[in-house]
Amino acid sequence: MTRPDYAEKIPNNVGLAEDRRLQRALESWQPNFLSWWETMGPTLPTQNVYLRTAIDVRGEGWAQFGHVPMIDYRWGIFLADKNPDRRVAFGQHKGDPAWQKVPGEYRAELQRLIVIQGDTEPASVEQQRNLGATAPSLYDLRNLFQVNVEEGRHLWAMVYLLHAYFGREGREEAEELLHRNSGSQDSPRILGAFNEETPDWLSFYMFTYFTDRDGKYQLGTLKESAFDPLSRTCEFMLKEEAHHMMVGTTGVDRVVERTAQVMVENDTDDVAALGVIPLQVIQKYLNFHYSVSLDLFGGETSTNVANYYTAGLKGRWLEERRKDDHKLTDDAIMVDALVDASDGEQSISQVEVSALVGLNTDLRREYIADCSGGVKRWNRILEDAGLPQRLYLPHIAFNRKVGAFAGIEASPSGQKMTAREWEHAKGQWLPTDTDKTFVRSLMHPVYERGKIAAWVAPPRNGINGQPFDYDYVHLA
Ligand code: BYC
Repeated sequence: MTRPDYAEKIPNNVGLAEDRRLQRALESWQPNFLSWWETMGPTLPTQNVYLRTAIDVRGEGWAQFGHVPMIDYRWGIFLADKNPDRRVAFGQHKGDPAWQKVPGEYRAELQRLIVIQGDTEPASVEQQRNLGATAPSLYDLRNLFQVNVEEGRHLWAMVYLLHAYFGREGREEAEELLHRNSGSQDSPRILGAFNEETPDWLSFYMFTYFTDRDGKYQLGTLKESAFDPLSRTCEFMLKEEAHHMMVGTTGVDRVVERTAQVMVENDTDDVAALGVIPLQVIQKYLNFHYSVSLDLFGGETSTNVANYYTAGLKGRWLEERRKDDHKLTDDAIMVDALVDASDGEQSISQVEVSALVGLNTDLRREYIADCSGGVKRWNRILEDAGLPQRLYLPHIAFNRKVGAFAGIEASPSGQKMTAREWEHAKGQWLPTDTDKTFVRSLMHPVYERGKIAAWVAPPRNGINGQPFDYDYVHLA
C-alpha cells in the first residue's frame, strides 16, 4: 500500500481505517493541530498557495501541485514502502529482523528521540510565522509556505509514531508538542537553535541551509533505525526535506549574487547604503547559523549516542556503505576537545576516544563536509563576479554552547580567547543589533507577480516548471 487515501479525514498509507482506536486518537489530536496552526502558524492572510502535496511515496511522480488554501492542506501520514526482509544493520542486534514493535527495554530512549525530532518541526513553523509580511517575492512566499506545511506534516509523522507505538505516554507527548513554543520563557522548544528568532529572510535562507541540513543528517541516522516504522517515516521525510535545503542553498546564492553585482557595479564593498547586504554581514549570519546548528549534534563525546547505536536505535549517516563491523566496540576516533597544555592552560586540540562515544562527532563531520559545499558555491559566485572576497565556515569551537567548547570562547579561526577579548571582538563575527536592524530595514514585501526586492537576485528556475512570474500565492 503506497498511495495515500485522500478520502480519509487523515490521509495516510498506513491502513488507519483498520485501526479504529488509533484513528480516533489521531482524529482527536487533529483539531488541536489545526488550532495550533491557526494561532502559531503563518500570520499573513492568504486565499491559496501553489503547494506540492504528497500523493505517493515512490518514484518521480510522488507529489502533485496546485493552488490550495493552507488550512485545507492534506497533512497526512506517509511511510516509505516496507521491505519485509529488512534487517538491523548495526549495533548489538545487527542481523536480526527489523523491529515492527518497540522493544520494552528501549521504549524510553526511542520515545525521547522521536519527541526531540517532533519538537523541532512545529518549532520551525513558529520561528518563521511572521516572514510572510516581508517576503521578497511571491516565489519566495510560496517556498516559505511549502516549507511550513511540510514541517507541519513532519510533526504528523512523529505524532503518528507516538500514538501508534507509545500508548498513553505517547499521546501525552503528542499534546506537549503543541504546547511548547519556540522562544517561550516557560516552556521553550527542546533544542537551542529552535528557540532562536528567524526575523528576516537572510536568517530564513541561512536556517534552511544550515539548520534544515542538521535535519537531513539526523533523519538520515534515524532512517537506519532498527525500529522499522521510524525508519520508513524518516525515509519519506527526507524526500520533502530536499526542497527545504534547496530553498536555503539558492536563497543564499541569490543574496550573494545580488551583493556581488552591486559591489562590481559600484566598485565598492560598502554596499549597505545601496540597499543590499554587505558580505561581512552575510558572513556574520553564516557564522551564527552554522555554529548554533553545530550544537544540534550534541556533545563531541556522548554516552547517549553510544547507547543509541549499540541498541540499534540510531545509526550512522549511510550506515550500510561503511566498511567496518557496524558494531564499533573495538574502534577509536579522534574527536575535537580541550586538552590540558604544559602551561596549565587548556588548548583546542583532539583526543582519541572509543568510536561509539564519538558518534556525534562522526555525524557532525559529515555535516561540516556538506556545509563546505555551500560555501564553495557561494565563493564561485564571488569569483565569477571577479571579486577577491571569500566566505568561510568558522572554526568548530567558535560560538559553541553545547559540547567540548561550550565553556570557552574562540575566534572564527580557532584562537582561544578570554571572555573579555570575546566580548570586545564578537561584534565583528556575529550579527550586532545594528546589523539586524539594517537587514530588517531592507525587508519590505514585494507581492507583485514577477517583481522582486532589490537586495536579492531572482531565482534561476521557478517551481514545478512554472516561470518566476507565476501567481504562486493569492493573498486574502
Ligand atoms: N540544545 O549526550 P549529548 C530538524 C542535551 S533538526 C539543547 O551530548 P546526545 C529540523 C541532550 O538532549 C533535527 N539541549 O547529546 C530542522 C542531552 O540531554 P539529557 C532534529 C541539547 O543525546 C529544521 C544533554 O544535552 N532531530 O529535523 O548525544 C527545521 C547531553 O547531550 C542540545 C534530532 O536531533 C542542544 N542543541 O545528542 C525543522 C534527532 N544538544 O539526555 C526540523 C533526535 C544536546 O542529558 N535527537 N542537548 O537530558 C538526538 O539524536 C539527540 O538527542 C541529539 C543530542 C543529537 C539532539
